[in-house]
Amino acid sequence: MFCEQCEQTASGQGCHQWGACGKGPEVNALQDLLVYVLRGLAPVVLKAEALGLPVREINAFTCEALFATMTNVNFDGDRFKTYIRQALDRRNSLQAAIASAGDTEPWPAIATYEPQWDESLSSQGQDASLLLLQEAEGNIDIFSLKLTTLYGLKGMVAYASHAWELGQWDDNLFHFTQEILSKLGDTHLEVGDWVALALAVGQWNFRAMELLDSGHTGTYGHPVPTPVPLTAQAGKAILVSGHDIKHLATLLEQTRDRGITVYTHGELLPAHGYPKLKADNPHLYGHYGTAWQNQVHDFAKFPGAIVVTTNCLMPPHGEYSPKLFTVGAVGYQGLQYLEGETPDFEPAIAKALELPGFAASDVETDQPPRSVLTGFAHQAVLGVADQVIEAVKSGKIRHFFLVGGCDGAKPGRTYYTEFVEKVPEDCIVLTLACGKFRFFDKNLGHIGELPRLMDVGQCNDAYSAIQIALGLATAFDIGVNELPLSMVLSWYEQKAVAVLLTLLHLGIKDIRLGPTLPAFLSPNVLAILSQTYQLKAITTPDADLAACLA
Ligand code: FSO
Ligand code: SF4
Repeated sequence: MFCEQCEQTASGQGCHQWGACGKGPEVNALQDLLVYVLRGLAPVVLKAEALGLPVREINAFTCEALFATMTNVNFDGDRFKTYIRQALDRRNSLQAAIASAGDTEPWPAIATYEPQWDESLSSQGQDASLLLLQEAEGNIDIFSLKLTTLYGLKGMVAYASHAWELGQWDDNLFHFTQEILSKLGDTHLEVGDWVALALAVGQWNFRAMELLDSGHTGTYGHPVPTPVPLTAQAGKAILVSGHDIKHLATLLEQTRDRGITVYTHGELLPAHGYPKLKADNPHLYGHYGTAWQNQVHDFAKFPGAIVVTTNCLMPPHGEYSPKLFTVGAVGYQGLQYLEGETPDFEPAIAKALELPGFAASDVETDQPPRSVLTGFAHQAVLGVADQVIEAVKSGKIRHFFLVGGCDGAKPGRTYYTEFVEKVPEDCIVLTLACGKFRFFDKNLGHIGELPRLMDVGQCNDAYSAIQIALGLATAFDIGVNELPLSMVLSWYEQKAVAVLLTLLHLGIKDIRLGPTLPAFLSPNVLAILSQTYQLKAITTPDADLAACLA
């Protein structure tokens, strides 16, 4: 196998024997075969679209299927076989419709590919993944940029899939997705063309995040600063992990008046900030556990049922597998999968009612209960822009730091905790995504009325962070790179790649990235990004802080 799409890739060079994430060679090959089949579906969708045939549902399917190949989303080989079959069926029907419309132009080989459905399926997947390298014709920089583009696209379609569930889509974004998929095999484009395509992924990812922001705020209201208890309350319990607020909302509806308390885990913490979700669901109570890589410990201890709505799912331990459920694009062989866009959560509810839940003796009696604040999205922060501007002008706020991104198990990630601890008292820290769990419960105090630590939201709320930066730049009448703002980011999987490409597309410079730089960036590609955008690796908290404040 070969996979180097995430930050924990083996030896920083690629997983070859077995994925450090727990993905085996067979599933890896099926994921590669699925990507290949989706690449073959793409020119057919584009042709159908040009002929005016309906393709929107197929586009949404492509997004979901590609999302399933992201790190820590789906480990279930059978689900990938189903996705492959569904992609081929959709392709064949579209080709028939195109022929009926009178277009009989022959298809490229990739668009007529039929796998052999036998034990050679995984070796066919391996061949498909090698093809991407062959199509780069030995040019390591082009291969690097094709991988950057593909990985960024995987992150982008994850956000587009969430937006689609909330009734938000953009046919132009779907068109772009199919264009990129059909271009991956190109052998004529040069390095500069591929840099432009990778940045175009960033551009369209901005749109995907905007759609998702509209879906969330349009359905559940604009987030407001909200305290979230970190302590449990006695009684039956369900824990919901991942990013999918729509699935959380569906579960909340189905658990109303059932005597169950619902807790968020991981990237669902910011769900508490959405006023309509909160108002309709008093049983959405608190947050349990920290970042994804601690789930083996957190899930084992949780005394109720657990639903994982998106990444990051780790291979589960047998002892807690029976109480673990997956939905959407997520899967793991042997775990119970609750199908459909609006799943019936009854099996998870029954499991929660069967399990003991939190006993009165488990409940901490601290008064007030331990809690964190979330909900500092763009409207909440820009709503107090006057206060922020005044504090900057009067020198009360010297600098803003956006310390955000993914968490992970590597020891080098303690950098981010130390960095936040060392941020001087006249500076504000904005944070987002699961990297915040290293410091989210620290009391950094206030500057005037403004908390020094503000949780902007999930990784897709990078959209909000960008809106905040752009809003402040407009208010100060300067460019975003001239703001007293530094971005210190951590990455792990492909959504973070998409967000990074968005920031580069917007021309944001001097981003510090860690804990290590992506293995898929070749030295030349890295040199292009460092020269153009001054993208740099993190060093030490002291040195980086000093440089940011200089
Ligand atoms: Fe974290 Fe995982 Fe949200 Fe990622 S839970 S690592 S960037 O999936 O998506 O931040
Ligand atoms: Fe390795 Fe990451 Fe790929 Fe998993 S997703 S196989 S850890 S590079």
